[in-house]
Amino acid sequence: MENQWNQRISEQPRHNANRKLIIAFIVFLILGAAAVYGWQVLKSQPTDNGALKPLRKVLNANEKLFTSTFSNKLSASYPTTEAVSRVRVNGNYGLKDPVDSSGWKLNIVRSAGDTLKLTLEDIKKLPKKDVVFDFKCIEGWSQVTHWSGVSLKELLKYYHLTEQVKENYLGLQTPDKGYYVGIDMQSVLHPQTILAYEMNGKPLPLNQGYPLRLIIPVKYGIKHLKRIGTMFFSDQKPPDYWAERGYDYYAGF
Ligand SMILES: Nc1nc2c(c(=O)[nH]1)N[C@H]1C(S)=C(S)[C@@H](COP(=O)(O)O)O[C@H]1N2
Ligand SMILES: [Mo]
Repeated sequence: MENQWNQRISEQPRHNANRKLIIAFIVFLILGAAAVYGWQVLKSQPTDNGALKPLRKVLNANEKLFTSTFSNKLSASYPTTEAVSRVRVNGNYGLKDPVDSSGWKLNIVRSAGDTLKLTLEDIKKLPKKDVVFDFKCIEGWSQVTHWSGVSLKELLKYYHLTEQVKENYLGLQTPDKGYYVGIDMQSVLHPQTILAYEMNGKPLPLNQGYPLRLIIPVKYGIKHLKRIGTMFFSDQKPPDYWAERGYDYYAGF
């Protein structure tokens, strides 16, 4: 009798250990299958503007979080002496045609069929604003650069576009529509967002957006559209060159 008891007591742990091993193995198989299945499901999802739909949803959720918390913060400013003199050139979509500077106008679509046309002289009449900031490209480089132009917010105010800025987005395009971006209105109206006509105190070089480009320090470089032709207001996200190719639409900090 006593022997039997002893035997039982000593067999109990081993029995438990085997059970645990089997359960662990089953859990391992289930999780492994779930991971493979999850990946297949994710891969078979339709895409939304170049990104798989569930991933695009995450980007959009991030955008909501950022617009509600960070968009009004000022980006770090630097003394002009810290700005580099050899500014990198990156991206020339929409810049291939020769630019006719005498015929160039900034087109601001107030509503369908009603477009405000401004010359560079009109724009230069407004107060000049300098922005020196760390320009960040999504490819991974950054440099401190110095731009001058007019506050976009002040320009929109000056031309009484008060109803228009109630829309959710501003769309911008090059004159040939070869490059285009869409930007949330909060970032458009950010105090450091300017329409720049100078770099390092001199007119913009051709490949850097002459005669007028966007400088928007709360966004990555992809949104700083060079050579603006047309701007328009929209409640829906305007087409965006790099978002259509899978990049983040918001592209901000
Ligand atoms: N018209 C136009 N604007 C553009 C681009 C472009 O290809 N075409 N590239 C963008 C990208 S990705 C970056 S990083 C910046 C680079 O500005 P820079 O050439 O003055 O350094 O311009 C942005 N604006
Ligand atoms: Mo970029």
